[in-house]
Parts: sequence; C-alpha cells; structure tokens
Amino acid sequence: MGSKSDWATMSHTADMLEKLGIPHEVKVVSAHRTPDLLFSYAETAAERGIEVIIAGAGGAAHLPGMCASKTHLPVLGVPVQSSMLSGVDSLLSIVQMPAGVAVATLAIGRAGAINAALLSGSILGGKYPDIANAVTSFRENQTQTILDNPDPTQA
Ligand code: RP5
Repeated sequence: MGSKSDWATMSHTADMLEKLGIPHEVKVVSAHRTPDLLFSYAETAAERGIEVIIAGAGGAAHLPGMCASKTHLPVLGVPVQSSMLSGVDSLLSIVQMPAGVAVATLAIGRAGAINAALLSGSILGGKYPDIANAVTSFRENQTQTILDNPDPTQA
C-alpha cells in the first residue's frame, strides 16, 4: 500500500487472505515517496515467489499502474477512500490504464479490499486446489448465512 494510512482499508485484504489461507506479505511502498523502492519491489517480486500483487492507494494513486509497469505478475488495484474526494480520485487514477499495461481495479474502500483478496484466491485457485476450495467454501458459507437469516429485523 502507498501509506500506513491505507492500512485501515488494506487490513481487510490481509484478513481475507488469512481466512483463505493465502500466504502473503504486507508492506508500505509509495509510488511518490519511495519510487526507487517501488521499482525494485515490483522488479524482484516474481523471482521472490510472489504470484499476485494487491496494491492499495489513495488520491493520485499511481502505485498499482507503476507497479504493473515493472512486473508481469497480475496487479490488483484497490482505490482507498480519500478524505477530499471520497476515493473517486483514487478509483479514476487506478482504473483508467491506457492499453498495454493491465491493472485489475476493485471497488473503492473496504469492499474492494476484501474482493481483491477473493480475486487473488480465484487467480491462485487454478494452481492451488486448497485455495480454490477455500474460495468456494467462503462463498457457500456466505450464501447459507443469508438463506438462514432472511429476516432483516432479527440479529
Ligand atoms: C497515497 O496518498 C497513499 O496511498 C494514501 O492513500 C494517500 C495519503 O497518504 P498519507 O498522506 O496519509 O501518508 O500515496
């Protein structure tokens, strides 16, 4: 993520990765404040065994796009909700990649952070059956919970 201030959002990603049993690392790497670190992080990620990068950033959110420009790994961008423009700035900064370098863009904030972990599970599930099963179980439990509790007035 681009800043420690993104952790309130990106911790939802980490929580879901834990639930799915996906090993991961968590780091602050800023496109603006630590650009050399960003380049070396993205350039060496694949050789370190990283298979998916989830990049959360807010405001002028260059992190996911710049990260994608330096690696062939899939990059999932999470627009962090900014205080001035409610994350629309983050979303537009991440989603409008010109053709040729791809970033998969999630929803603004918590929903996007959770779904980035689920999407990484779907990507990795093609190679790791345990992860595919974890994603399927999560979805089945979610469905069953709704079916078992159809009355919105009951806790
Ligand atoms: C972005 O600037 C970060 O991703 C963060 O969302 C935003 C604000 O950063 P701080 O000023 O809170 O460190 O690069």
